Amino acid sequence: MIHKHVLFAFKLCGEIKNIKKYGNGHINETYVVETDGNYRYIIQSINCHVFKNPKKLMKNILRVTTWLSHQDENYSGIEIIRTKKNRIYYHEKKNYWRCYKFIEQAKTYETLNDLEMIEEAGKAIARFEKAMEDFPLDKLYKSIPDFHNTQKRLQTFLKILKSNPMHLKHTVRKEIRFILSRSDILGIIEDGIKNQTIRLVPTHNDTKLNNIMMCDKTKKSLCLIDLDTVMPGSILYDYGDAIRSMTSIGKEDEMDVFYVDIDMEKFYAFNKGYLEIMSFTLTPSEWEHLVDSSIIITLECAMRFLTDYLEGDVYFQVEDPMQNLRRARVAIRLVQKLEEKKEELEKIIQDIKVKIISNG
Ligand code: ADP
Ligand code: GN1
Ligand code: MG
Repeated sequence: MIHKHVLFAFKLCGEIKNIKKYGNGHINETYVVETDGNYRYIIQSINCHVFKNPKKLMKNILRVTTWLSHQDENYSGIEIIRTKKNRIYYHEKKNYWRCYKFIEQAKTYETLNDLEMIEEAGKAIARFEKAMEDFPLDKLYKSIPDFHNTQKRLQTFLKILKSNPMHLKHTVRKEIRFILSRSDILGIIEDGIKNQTIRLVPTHNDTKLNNIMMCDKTKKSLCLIDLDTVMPGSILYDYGDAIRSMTSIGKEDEMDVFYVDIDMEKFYAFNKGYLEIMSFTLTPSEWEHLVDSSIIITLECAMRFLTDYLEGDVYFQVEDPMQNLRRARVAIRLVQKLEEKKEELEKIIQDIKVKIISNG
């Protein structure tokens, strides 16, 4: 729970009326605070197991939000509330807290069935990438080095398999086999970055649906939030994770994976929105690997969830001890479906590309 002195540390308007846990993020501990002046704030306890240097993290977020607000007025909605000592975070021993203005008349979604809103989500990610295009790469702090280095993720996975700390390995043999049998594709994006066919640019790196704010009234996308992992990366990381989280039938931790599949209409809608803005920016190799990136990032997630299950849930927040395993099984099923439908998905992308390019 959050102590009163933490709340009093920030410059809030009005007397505090109510505090509740909020949202479904897997990393930080998020609260909404209401005051009697009808103001709302988001206060987060920063996860210092995940983010080793919260001071640098917050400086990075301040730099990025300031930049974004000059590029796109929707980003001026992301406002860091300072402490009474004018700091962008409050800390007490090893605990770090931050506060944002609550973005009103908007929300994030766990799943979306409205195709126009999925198209909007695609536009939000593309607009973010465009707005960050000229941000100097060397000014970005790497909050989690090798975050999407999928081959390094594999090394971590192999280490945990070897040490088997919770003695759970024998329960997930099938899942382990599935992941290891695909290890040859994990390096495609990293190799492309190395040989410069894939660009290294500022990316969000955590583009799942519930990190996108959508306007309640217009249903249009406003901005990406959760800027903890804005780092140099490939647009394929952002694209891949968006496909994983937005075009799937079912929840991320679905109990029965039998129904988990790629929804082709959602896939079309996302790509329509995303590519309308990004088409003239993508390199031939980035075009070529769009579907591959969805497979790689979904496989990476499967590996991360399974690693955490085997390690005893030390990274992702869980509601029960099986949740990471359910998340891993859903991701594995999605990889299977993406592989099965690869040609069809690539055809959809090709058709959208032709349409956009012929319209100039
Ligand atoms: P985590 O890093 O744990 O995923 P997020 O920063 O994504 O945490 O926040 C968790 C949730 O809180 C988001 O999915 C969103 O619903 C909500 N949220 C975060 N920041 C704001 C904000 N400024 N205004 C309104 N809601 C927010
Ligand atoms: C985490 O923080 P959140 O819930 O938006 C994670 C992502 C995973 C995602 C899976 C910093 O995102 O990398 O893809 O869970 N964020 C971090 O749902 O590890
Ligand atoms: Mg989040």
